[in-house]
Amino acid sequence: MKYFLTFCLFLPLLIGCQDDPEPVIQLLVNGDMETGAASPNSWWNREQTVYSTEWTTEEASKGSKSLKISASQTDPINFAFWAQTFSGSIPVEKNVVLSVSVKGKDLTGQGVSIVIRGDAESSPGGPAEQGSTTQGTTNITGTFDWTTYTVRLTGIERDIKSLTIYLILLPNSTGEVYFDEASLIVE
Ligand SMILES: [Ca+2]
Repeated sequence: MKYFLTFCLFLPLLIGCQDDPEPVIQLLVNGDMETGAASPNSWWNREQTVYSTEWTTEEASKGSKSLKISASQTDPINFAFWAQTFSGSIPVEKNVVLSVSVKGKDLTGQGVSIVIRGDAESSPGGPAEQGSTTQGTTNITGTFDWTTYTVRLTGIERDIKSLTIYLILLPNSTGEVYFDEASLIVE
């Protein structure tokens, strides 16, 4: 009986060893937005006109910090984003999935989108060689608690040298959005 119990205890471990999943390849750093001094490490942003961006402790789905964008009035042209660029070893011919936790407060208009962009240069510039967005397919507006949104870029082309992810408050939008727990995983 004793041996049987021991066998039962270790059986899951043995099965686990035989069936190791593929290691998860994470292309983002500081995905929980917790580290940095004056600004969050590895993240950059653009804010225009009525939009403001902030590394904030107001809300967090993990830890104590998140990335915020807010707009108090509408602007038909401009928008704002937080972004991170990966220019290491590009997983060509594979897919990548951007996943991010989003919280919205009184988001009106076009609202939020998340984007993966591929460039043939080491940083984004000019027209994107490849891209994928939630805009037009996933409506992210209103007031809602932390919700995970994803977007997938399939079949990364051989000339791609960098992947940039954007967390965006679109034109014609007002309200507040918070982003936390971002990941860019190779499939
Ligand atoms: Ca966080």
